[in-house]
Amino acid sequence: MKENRVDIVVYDIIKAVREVMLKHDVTHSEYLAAQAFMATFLSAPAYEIPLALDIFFDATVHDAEMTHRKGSMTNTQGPYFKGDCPTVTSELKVLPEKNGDPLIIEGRVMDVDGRPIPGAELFVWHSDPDGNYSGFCDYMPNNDYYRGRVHIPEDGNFRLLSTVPYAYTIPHNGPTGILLKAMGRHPWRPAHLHFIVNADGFMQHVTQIYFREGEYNDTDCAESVRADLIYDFEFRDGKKVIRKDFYLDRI
Ligand code: MBD
Ligand code: FE
Repeated sequence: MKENRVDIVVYDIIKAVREVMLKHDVTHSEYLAAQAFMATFLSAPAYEIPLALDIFFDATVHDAEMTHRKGSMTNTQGPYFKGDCPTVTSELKVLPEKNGDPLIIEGRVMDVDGRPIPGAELFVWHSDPDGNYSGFCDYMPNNDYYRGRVHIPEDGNFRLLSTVPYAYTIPHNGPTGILLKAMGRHPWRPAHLHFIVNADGFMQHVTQIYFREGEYNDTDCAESVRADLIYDFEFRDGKKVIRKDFYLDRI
């Protein structure tokens, strides 16, 4: 008989929650308060449920994934990926009036043996210097700034000019922020860059990288920072450079 994965996973979640309720002697009024809290998502913007789930559980998907991958480390996608962003070759569109600190993002897309994967597709996205993502704020309503899709050439190399992203607060006036506050936690994420790499014959590679000097690397509200994903800036002609190589696992 084919196993019922929904029952296997969901029933284990239910049992784990029951154990927590018993462990902490959860009361009827606390149980009702939890129901009322869940109901506040119904009148919240559509991004609130993905946001809450990404904050608490997305990193774990990748921790699980990395128990059976050999390539470079994957990490939380987060709620702000947009597939319909500009195709770019050498720079991401940035807002000049933000006077962002220039950042060169370069690297190579390879298999786990270090051979380039031509024809791979790389998405890069990150916040502007004020911590906002295009497509999710009023002054950048479209998906065109601080985002790009790169067609990886024969040698596997890419190089993009953009600006340095900074630490960022998740939207915290809705249920997700209210819950974090009730837990005594802040809504900050450390500065980070997001990547997705797609290539035929390889597992999709979703990841983020963080910066060594970054504030909140230790207290990321999404608990996504992993030591292997903390990168140091290099400097070239006075510009910050981040080198991010990707080693992809075959399917
Ligand atoms: C982000 O920018 C992010 O990357 C994650 C994981 C969650 C919320 C906002
Ligand atoms: Fe992000």
